[in-house]
Amino acid sequence: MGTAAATMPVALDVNALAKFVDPLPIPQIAQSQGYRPSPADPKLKVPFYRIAAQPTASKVHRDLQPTRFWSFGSSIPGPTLETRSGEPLLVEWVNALPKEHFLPIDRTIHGAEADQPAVRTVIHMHGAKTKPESDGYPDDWVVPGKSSLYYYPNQQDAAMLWYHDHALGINRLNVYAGLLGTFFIRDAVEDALNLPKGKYELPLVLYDRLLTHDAQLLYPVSPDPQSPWVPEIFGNAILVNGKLFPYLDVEPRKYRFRVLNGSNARIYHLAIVSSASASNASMNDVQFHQIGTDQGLLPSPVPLTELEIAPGERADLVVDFSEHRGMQLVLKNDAVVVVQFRVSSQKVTDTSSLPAALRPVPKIPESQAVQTRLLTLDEFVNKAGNPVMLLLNASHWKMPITEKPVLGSTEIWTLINPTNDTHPIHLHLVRFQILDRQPYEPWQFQTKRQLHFLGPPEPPDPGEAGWKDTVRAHSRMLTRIIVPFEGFTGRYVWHCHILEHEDNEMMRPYEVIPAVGKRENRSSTRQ
Ligand SMILES: [Cu+2]
Repeated sequence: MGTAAATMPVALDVNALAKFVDPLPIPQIAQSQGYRPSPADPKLKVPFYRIAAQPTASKVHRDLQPTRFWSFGSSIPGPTLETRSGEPLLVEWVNALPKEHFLPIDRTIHGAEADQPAVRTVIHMHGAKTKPESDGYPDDWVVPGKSSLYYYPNQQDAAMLWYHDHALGINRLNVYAGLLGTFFIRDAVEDALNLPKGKYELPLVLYDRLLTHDAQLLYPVSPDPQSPWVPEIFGNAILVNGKLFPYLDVEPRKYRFRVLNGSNARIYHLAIVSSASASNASMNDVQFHQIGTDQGLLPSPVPLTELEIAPGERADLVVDFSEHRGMQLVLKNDAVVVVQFRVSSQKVTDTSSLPAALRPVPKIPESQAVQTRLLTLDEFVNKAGNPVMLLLNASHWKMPITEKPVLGSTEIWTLINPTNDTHPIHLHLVRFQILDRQPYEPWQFQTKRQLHFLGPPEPPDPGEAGWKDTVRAHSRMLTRIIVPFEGFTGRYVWHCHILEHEDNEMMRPYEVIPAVGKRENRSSTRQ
């Protein structure tokens, strides 16, 4: 670590900056450019959006120079897309970036070799149920001046999705540069709950960065100039909707916060604290409620004082400020302040609700699964003990596809994590439920393929007991998920959402195959 640090410019100490001097920005709502024929039914017209990835500069703090970013539109996060369940839309994703990258590409990484263009983008809508050709397959990138037209049918429950770059081998750099934004799907179930809405419902998009002393993005590099990839990046600047230490004026009432962890690698532990006096002598944890997770509403609100959220995950929170009139609260990540809430002292009437029942999430019985796959999460280290590559199931990206679930079938995927890290594992196309996690002894499994458990299975946290698309696979645990493969056939991917891991091979293709081919496929692959 010492040598790695020695090669790095020193990052700006953001804690020396004045706190809570910038208002929390709210990303603008995307405006459609009219209507186009639906690819599913040319007689129908659907809203058409054109969103360009382009260079921009924005001030992340009042006292800093503008930071150079790449963004969708003119801000980070990009424009918020919004629609209703069952109402499709088209997005033309344009690559309007320069031909040179401003962050350190590692030409030894798959897909980023010297003969590949430096600047490539392909956009994945995380959590969307789309056909493969609109899913943003990592090889489907386009170069500056080109674009892709993607169709989103939105036949799925109300949820917060998000869009971000997914280009093979440089996705960590493109997202770090700022290529991310959010997408809200609404539906009647959500409407009927009378949750806080309008100006009382806000996205909180979190991503951490390192900045240079002139406030430019600093992406760390390894000591090896031929191979600058680093296994993870943790920034001391935690941006919320694009600002550092922002404040939000709130009324003493309920708010709904749609939280997205858009960081490359950081797992957040968020808490809200209040202080009765300016001296901060007694900081009290404020209880809030989690009402939804990645793929929508939970069965019922979960009271929390701390939220753990990994890259790619979303949490839908209701925070009630009514008992904090005239006070200042802060959202913290561990000991670091992230955003300040200034609660006004006026009396207000809050007609919104926090119902005891939200949306039923029927548990999928394990007996419904037609197949169980044991899948390892693997880390390879060099002689110095530093990670050099990560794999899923000991397989490289380019090796033949081994996971071929049948459309309409349900499978259990058991993620075996012998590494010292939590890996947030994301499957494209599908939503799933977490069955359990169980501690095991990695050495016996590695050497003898024997599973020796060190404790009983643990159920998912209450805040995870809904439909998920990303699951934290903890160190030295087996994490079991049950996955109905619904929607479409074709080639998708599953990967770790620590973007440095994903870029360095912790990603694999999988293919949903048609049900009619089920018998034929089974017999031909049986060994
Ligand atoms: Cu990982």
